[in-house]
Amino acid sequence: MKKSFLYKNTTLELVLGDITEQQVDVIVNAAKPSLMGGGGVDGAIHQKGGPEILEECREIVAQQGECNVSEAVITSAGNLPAKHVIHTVGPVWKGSNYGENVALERCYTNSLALAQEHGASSIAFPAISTGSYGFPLDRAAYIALRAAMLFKDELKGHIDLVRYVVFSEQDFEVFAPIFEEVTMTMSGSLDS
Ligand code: AR6
Repeated sequence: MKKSFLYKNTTLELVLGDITEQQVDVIVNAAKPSLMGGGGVDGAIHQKGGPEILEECREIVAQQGECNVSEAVITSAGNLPAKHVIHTVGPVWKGSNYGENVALERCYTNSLALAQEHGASSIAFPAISTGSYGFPLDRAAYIALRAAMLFKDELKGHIDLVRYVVFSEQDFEVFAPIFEEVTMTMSGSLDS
């Protein structure tokens, strides 16, 4: 299951899949402030990527302390096909009045900026905060798409693939109509 759309020379993609299997320059991890691994995406990345990633996370925390919400840091990708993992800490959903929307958008923007700084041309995101952290997926989908488009508008740069990876058919069914709605207002759709 896949949808794609060309936005200002950047392909935006929605795919059903596993973030750990993505063959892109950067995959993004939905981490916790301690960067010490956990469940969900975080667990899968550390489990399949091997101990090297956790070791680098440890060094980052030793140098700068735990990560704040929306912050993004980068490590290598260990045994994964990607070149780097960007670890970002999403907001815990508390009902939208605690700055969660802006915080989630910053996760995407900070990750895109860091990927660009490291010369990446492709990046894959999971649906940050929509698992254990409880953020509604429909709202998160708008934020994720908007963040990439605004980033492209403002910074241009060399990232030419932004892929959103959802982990279940049910999540794809939620994200897909939003992907269509947001991209329908633009021109240049590739396929669906
Ligand atoms: N590939 C792609 N998406 C996945 C995968 C995968 N392998 N595994 C799960 N998802 P979550 P959060 C989806 O809970 O809400 C961790 O314990 C999942 O279905 O991984 O940001 C951390 O250590 C959901 O849609 O991240 C933190 O403590 C989405 O990824 C906390 O959870 C995000 O779910 C972070 O919570």
